[in-house]
Formats: sequence, C-alpha cells, structure tokens
Amino acid sequence: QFLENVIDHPLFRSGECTTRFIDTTPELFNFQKRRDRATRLLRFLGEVAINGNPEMKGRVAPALPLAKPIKPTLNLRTQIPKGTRDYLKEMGPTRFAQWMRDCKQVLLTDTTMRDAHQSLFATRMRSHDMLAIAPHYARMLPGLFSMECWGGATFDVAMRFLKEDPWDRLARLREAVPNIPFQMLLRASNAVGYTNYPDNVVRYFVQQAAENGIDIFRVFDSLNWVENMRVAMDAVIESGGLCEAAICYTGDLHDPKRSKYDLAYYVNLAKELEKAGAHVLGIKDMAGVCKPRAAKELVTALKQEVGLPIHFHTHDTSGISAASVLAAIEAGCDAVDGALDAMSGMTSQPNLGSIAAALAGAERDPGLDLDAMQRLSHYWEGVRRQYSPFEADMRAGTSDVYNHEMPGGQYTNLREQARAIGLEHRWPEVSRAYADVNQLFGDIVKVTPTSKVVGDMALFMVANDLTPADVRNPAREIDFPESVVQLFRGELGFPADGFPKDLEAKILRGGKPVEGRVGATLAEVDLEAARAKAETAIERQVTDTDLASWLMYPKVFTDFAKHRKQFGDVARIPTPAFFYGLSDLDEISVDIDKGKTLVIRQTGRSDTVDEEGKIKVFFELNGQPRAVRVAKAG
Ligand code: 3PY
Ligand code: ZN
Repeated sequence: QFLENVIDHPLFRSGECTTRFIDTTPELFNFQKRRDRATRLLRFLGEVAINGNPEMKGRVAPALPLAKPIKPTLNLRTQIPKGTRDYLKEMGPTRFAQWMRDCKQVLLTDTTMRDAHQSLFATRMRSHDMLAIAPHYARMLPGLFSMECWGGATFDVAMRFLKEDPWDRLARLREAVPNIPFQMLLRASNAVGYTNYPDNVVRYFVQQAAENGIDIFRVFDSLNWVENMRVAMDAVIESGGLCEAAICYTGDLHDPKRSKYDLAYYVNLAKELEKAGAHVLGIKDMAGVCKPRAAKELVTALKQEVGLPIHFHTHDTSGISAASVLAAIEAGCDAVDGALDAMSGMTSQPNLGSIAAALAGAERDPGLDLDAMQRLSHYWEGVRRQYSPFEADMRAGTSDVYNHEMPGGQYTNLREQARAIGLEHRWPEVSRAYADVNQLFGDIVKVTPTSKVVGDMALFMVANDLTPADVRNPAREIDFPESVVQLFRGELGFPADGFPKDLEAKILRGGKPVEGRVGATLAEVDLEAARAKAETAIERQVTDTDLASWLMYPKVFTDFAKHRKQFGDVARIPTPAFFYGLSDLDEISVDIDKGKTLVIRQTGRSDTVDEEGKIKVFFELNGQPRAVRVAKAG
C-alpha cells in the first residue's frame, strides 16, 4: 500500500521528487484512510448483495447485466473552449441580460440533469452518471445557455434516497464544466424544501449555492406571490448571481371561464418582477399546459410590456409542447428549455435536439452542434435504462394534462406516493381528484410545494372515498391532512384573491390564517448555534455547505451523514451496482479520488449464516481477497 501511494503521488509521477521525498511527504502514509474508505464501500456492496438496496423495495430490477452507457469518443485532455459562462463572468448579470436580448439566435438550456430526470424517473439520477459525461458537455456544447443541474427536488432526493451529498455533486460538476452556466431551481422562500424558511436561512442557502457554482437562479413562488420572492431574489442579486424570476403559467389564457389567469394577470406579475430587480423573466409552464397559441400571445405581450429577456420552460406531458416552444421563439422568446433527446418527452421537457434541428438554418438558429447533441443523447439513452424501475408506466402524451394540470416534476412522484399507499390501481381517480381539489382550493397555482398539498388532498379523498361535495359539506367532519391545514393557514403564502372562505373556515375550524408573509414572522435562525446542534447530531465538524443541508432538512441530513459514516461515499459506485448489487464475479471500478481507483470484484458468499446470524460476502479489492459480514435483514 505504501508503495502504491508513492507510485501514485504526483511528484513521483512527474519525476520531481528529491531524496527527501519520503520525509517531506506525510500523505504517503495515508493508506489507513484509503483502506477505511474501501472497507466502507465493500460493506455497502455486501449489504446490497444480501439485503438489496432499500430503494428497490417493491420495484422490479431490469434484466441484468445492463450495457454500459456509451460516451462519445473524445480526447478529454484537450483544452476546454470558452463558453457562455465566460461571457457571463466578463459581462456580469445585467449586461449579460442585455446581450441575451440583443442575440439574434435563440439560446438553449439543457434540463437533462435536473428537471428531466425529476419528471421521468422520480429524481433518481445519480451524480456518477452526470459526472461521467460532464467533461464532454464542456467540450461539445460550450454554447449552451445553461445546464439546469441542481435545485428543485434533486437536493432532497440526493441525500434522502441516493445517499449522496448534493454539494459534492455541484462541486464536482463545476470542476468538470467551468465554461457553461449552471442553473438551479429555487422555490423562493421555500428554497429547496416544502415550506417557508426564515429569511436568513434562505439568504444563507443562496449565498452557499452561488459560492459553490450556481450562476443562474430560477426563482418562483408556488402561488405567484411576488412578496414571497423578494428575499430570495435580493439574495441572488447580492451574491452576484443572475436572477431569473419566473411567473408560473396556470390555467388557460383562452378559457373565458378561467379569466383569473388572463394576459393582464401575467403582464402585471412580470412588471412586478421586473421592478423587484429580476435580470431575466422566466415563464415556468410546470405542467405543460401553455398551448402554442397561448405561448405566442404571452411572449408577444411580455416582450412589448417588459424590458427583460424571456426564458420559456415547459413540459411535454401533452405531447405537443415543442409547438409551444417554437411559437414562443417565433414571438421573440430569448431562451428556451429542452432535454436531450433520450431524456425528453412526456412529463419531461420537449426534445432539445429536435428543436435545434427544426431551427437549423433559420434566422434564430441556436448554432449548437447537432451531432454533438445526438452523441450526448446516445449516452443518456444507456443511462436511462439503468433507472427503469423508477419510471412511470406512461407510453404516450396525454391531453388529460389540460384537466388535471399536474406539474411534470410531480407526476412520477405522486404516482409513487399513490403506489406507496396502495392506490396505484386507482390512478385515474387520483388525477380526477387532483383537478377537483384545485377547484375546491379556488383554482390555485399548482407547483411545488402547493402542488404537493393538492396531491396530498387528492390521495386523501380517493383513499377515503370523499367527493368534493363531502369536502365542502359543513356537517361532514373531516380530519384534513396537515399540509392542507398549513396551506389554508397561509404558511406557503396566499393566492392573489385568497382561499375560498367557506372551506377556510372548515379547515381551520374557526382559527385565523397568519397575517402577511410567513418569513417576516419566523425568527432568524442563529446559524452558529445551528451548526453546533448539527455537530452534536452527526458527531463531526459541520462545513458551511453541511450547515445549509442541515438547515433545509435536519433529519434527512443527519440520516445521510450517518449512512456516509457507515458506508462511505456511495456516490462513487456505478449505478447498476448501487441499485441492483453485484452478481458473483462481477467487477467494477470505483474512482474514490482523483487518480485513485478501486477495482472491486465480488467473488462469492457463505452458504450459511454464522453464530451471529451474519453472512460473509467475499470480494477481491485490487486483487487482494477481502470479506465483509452482513446481517440478513428480516
Ligand atoms: C420543483 O420545484 O422541484 C419543480 O420542478 C417545480 O416545477
Ligand atoms: Zn419543470
């Protein structure tokens, strides 16, 4: 091991070491640390081999072995070309926003690493699969407007289910892609959580995200309440980030029965966001209900009335959202979102490769390398196969989305929730109930976290066989889910015209909603006291980014930290081994650090349990035999 450390050392490799090399290089003796890291990973693999990954409970693994995703052949030693991020850094957000408006070409965002997998397979994409292709993005698509790769549900899911550190993901992606702006989705006062946080927590989170590599923050409020966006927007601007404030598109511009969400509503909202300091205006069509005609009219009106560049985001649940994207572009939209081919369609974003191809040679040709997009997509095709147990069983677009208006990012998650409580076979009822709840709540904006509340209530109604009339009936006693009570108390803010008074009285049982913005009444968190508490909980020092994780999700973070201590950095393990385990004689390479690779082969397991009820799993680690003992669960 010592010899290995010497051979691996950069000074030794470059031939720059002197006779005092061993005396002056203490890290050569770090083999215990490396050995511990390897042992922890073997413990994890042994655990999955015997008990399975808990994430797979109730799911069916794909036929194994899976083919390795094919990366484009590329010399990764070539210099990374200048990209859009270099221009952003040179110009700063304000001039960059002006540049966006002046650009003739339409700018493209790739959502593959965030919204696409959130919307297609319940946010389960692991860092391993992103990092393997990140250096290729830097070299093949430097002209992308941005890569949406962080925020939204990915923060929570990374720690809770994938047992990875979302900040590590960001840092390692940033290192691999220094030239393309990184974009995150920020739920304003709800940050990356499901409830309003104290203002100083929101500020701290934004500051950490900016310092650790996020360039563009798409900020939205789940009720389109601008008051609830200001703290987050100010924090983005103060931290030097580009503030894209988004209006959430809801309803139907052309439905006279839903005049609440008419053109004037959106234009007023956009003007307020412009006044609040936004650099860019986002149109966030989270459910994919903005029809082509609406997209055209909306963008045209906003271009006329507001001086900000416009960035359009939609989902393809209906199957026709590319038409909306093209209509938005024709109306002068400055930037649009899509996902690379293999990760596009249905509840995900429309197909970025096809959009780029449709515009090739036209006046607003985005000018990206179409072949590069396809080669990257080919890689994603292989990756996606590895996540098949998490996909919703959806085969085609559905116009039913215009009825239920479920956000694409929620669709697979709600189905998952329904499955967990045994309601999957009643899915059509759940989606109908979702639409009913929206009407009961007064036709509200539905996006995380309000969409989660509507989903909770829909499941509750189906599980308890409640009709909308039952819910309204003052004489019918109902024990509403806690999230519904919180919503009506105003803990997520308020819709422009408030909640329906009769239902409010029933849900709050005579109690009063909060006055004004919740963040204004929540006490500031003493950050250093929080750090001390977190350190006690996880029994180690807490870094600044750890603190941000703790502030968002104390319990999830604590559980994750314990898992890390026990099993090491499992983000480094290839995806099939992580979810499905190794078969005997399978071999994997695990890069535990720069230039440090473990070659792990599972060689067998004991036939019987030992006196402590444990099974031995045998491995070869870099050719050396190793074994771990695993208690059989259940
Ligand atoms: C999220 O908040 O995670 C969303 O994707 C909303 O659309
Ligand atoms: Zn989305």
